[in-house]
Amino acid sequence: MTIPKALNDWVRESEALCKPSRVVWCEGSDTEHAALVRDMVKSGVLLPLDSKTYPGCHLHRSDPSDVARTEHLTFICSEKKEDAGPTNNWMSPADARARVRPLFDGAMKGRTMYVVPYLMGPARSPFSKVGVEITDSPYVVASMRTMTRMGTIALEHLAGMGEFVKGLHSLGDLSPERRSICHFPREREIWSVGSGYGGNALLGKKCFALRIASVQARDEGWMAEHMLIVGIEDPKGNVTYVAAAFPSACGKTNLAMLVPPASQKGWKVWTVGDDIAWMRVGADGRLWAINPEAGFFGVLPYTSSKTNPNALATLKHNSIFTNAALTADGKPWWEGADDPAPSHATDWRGQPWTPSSGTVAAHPNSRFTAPAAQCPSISPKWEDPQGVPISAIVFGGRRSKLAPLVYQARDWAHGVFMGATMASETTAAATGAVGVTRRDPMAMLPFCGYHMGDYFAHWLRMGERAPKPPAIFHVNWFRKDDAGKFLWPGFGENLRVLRWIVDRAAGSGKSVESPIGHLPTRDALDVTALSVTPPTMDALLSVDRTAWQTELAEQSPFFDKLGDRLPQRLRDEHATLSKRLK
Ligand code: O2Y
Ligand code: MN
Repeated sequence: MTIPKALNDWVRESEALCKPSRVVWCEGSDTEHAALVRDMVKSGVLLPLDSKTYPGCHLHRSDPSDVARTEHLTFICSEKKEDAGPTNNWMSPADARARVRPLFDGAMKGRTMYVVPYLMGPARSPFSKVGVEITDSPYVVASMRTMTRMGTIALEHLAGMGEFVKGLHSLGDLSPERRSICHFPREREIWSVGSGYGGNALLGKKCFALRIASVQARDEGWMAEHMLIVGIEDPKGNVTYVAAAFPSACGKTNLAMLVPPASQKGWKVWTVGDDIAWMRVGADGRLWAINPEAGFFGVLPYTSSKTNPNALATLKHNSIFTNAALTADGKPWWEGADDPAPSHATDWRGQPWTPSSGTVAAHPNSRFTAPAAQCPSISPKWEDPQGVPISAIVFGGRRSKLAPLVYQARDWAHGVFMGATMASETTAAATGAVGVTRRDPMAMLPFCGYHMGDYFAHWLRMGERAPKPPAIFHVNWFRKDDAGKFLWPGFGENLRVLRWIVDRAAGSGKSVESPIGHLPTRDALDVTALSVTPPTMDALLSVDRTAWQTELAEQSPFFDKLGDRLPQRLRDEHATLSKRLK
C-alpha cells in the first residue's frame, strides 16, 4: 500500500520531534494485535482476566491522576478567540504550539511510536473519514482497534480521499501539570499529551468525531452530534430510527441497548450507536446517520443485568476493563454489578480491598472497551455505508421536577430551542455538587469545536436544508414526586415513550397542545402492566407554568453569554415561550 506523501512527511516530522526508539505502522491484523497484547501483559500494562468467564479480556489500571476527560486542560486553538466561543477554553495556535511542542520534544525516547491509521464510519461509506493517531501508548493502540476500523482499511480509504485528521499523542510523564489536549480546527489536527485515558487519548472519539468533526460538519453542511442511534422495530417489522442526545448520567448507553419488557410483545430495539452520530441530508430530503465508531467505551459502575443486559453480554469477551476492581479468581468487579461485593479484591489502584475499606473498589469512571459487533442488539444496518434514516431526534435531561416525561417540538426551530436549553441535574457519579442543574445544549457543551452560537445557527440552517427533517422531542425519565420517588419506572419501560415518539414521527399518536409543545394525551402512552396510575400520569405530563417561568429566567444568562452570535430565532423562541406561559 503506498503511503501518501503528506502522511509520510508528518510521521517523519513527529519522529524527529518525539525521538522514539522505533516506529511501528499498525495494520490492524489479529497477529499484530496478539503480539501487542502479549507485550503489554509482559510489561504489566494489561492483566489477563479469567479466560473461562472473560475470554480474551484484560484489565488495565491507568495512573491514579489520570482517570477521566479533563475539560479544563482541553483547548480549541482557533486563530480568533471569539471563534472558539465563551464555552470553550481557547489558546491561539501559535501559543499552543509553543507551549506544547516542548512537551513532545523527546517524549518518546526509549519508547515505540505507533502510527495508527483509522477510519471513522463504516467501510466503503462516502460519509466515513480517516484519522491517523501517532501514539506511544500500546493500550491506546489496542483500544483504537476496538473503537475504530483500524489499519489497512483506513489507508485504502485515504488513497481515495487524500484528507486525514492528524492526532499526535504521547503519555509524556502523565503529570496533570503537563497535560494538554489541543484541537486545531483549521488544520484538522489534535495534539494530546500527558494523559493515557479515554477521551483524552483515544483521539478518534471526542477529539475527532465531535470537536474536529463538528467544524468539518459546519463547513461541509452536515452534523456531528453527541447522540446514540437506535432502530425501533414494531411487531409488523417496520423499523423507525431515532437519534438521542443526553448529558452524562442519564442512561444513554442503557437506552441505546434497551431490552423491551415482556409486556411489549413483538417490539425490538436495535443498537446502531451509543455515543456519536454523523448526520447528512439524503437525496430523499431526510437526515441519514452513521455511527462513526466501531466499539463502546461504556461506564462500568451500575452496569448490571437489570440496567443493561446487552452491555453485559457485549463486554464478556475481547474487552479491556479500565480501572475496574479485580477479584481473587481473576474477574473484573464494579459497584452495582450483578455479583455481590467480593470479600477480598484488588481495587482500581492495585491495592487490597474489602467491603469495609470505606472506599470504592472500582473507579466511578471505570470503563469497558468492547467491539460493537458483539452487542446482542446490534442493528443489521449498523455498518450500512448509507447509514439509517432518522425520523426523530430526542433530547433529554435529568430533571426531578419541571420537564414532563415527553413532549414534542412544534417545528424544527422550536426543537433547536429545546436542544439549546437542555439542562440536567448532577448526580453522585459526577464530580462536584449533587443535584445542581447544569446547562448542556444538545449534550455538546464539552464537545463543540467552535462557538455555540454559530453551532445553533448551523442547526437552524440544517432544518432549512432538509425538506423532511426529523421531528424533535424532549424526554425526562427522572421526574420525582414530592416524596422524592421516581414517577416513571425507566429502563426497558422507556420503550413505551419511544413508541409514542415513533407514532408522532409517522404523523399519528394522540397529542394535546401545551405552552411548551405537544404532550401525549393522558391515554396516548401504553401503560398496561405498569403500576403507573392515572394521577401519576397526570403528574408526569403536567406543566407547572410558574416553574417554567423560573426556568426561562434561568436560561437567559446562558443565552446572553453567547452575545450577538446567538441566532435571533432562538431569542424569538424564548420570547414566544414566555408569552405562551402567561
Ligand atoms: O472520561 C472519559 O474519558 C470518558 S467520557 C465518555 C466515554 C464514552 C462516551 N461518552 C463519554 C462522555 O463523556 O460523553
Ligand atoms: Mn459521550
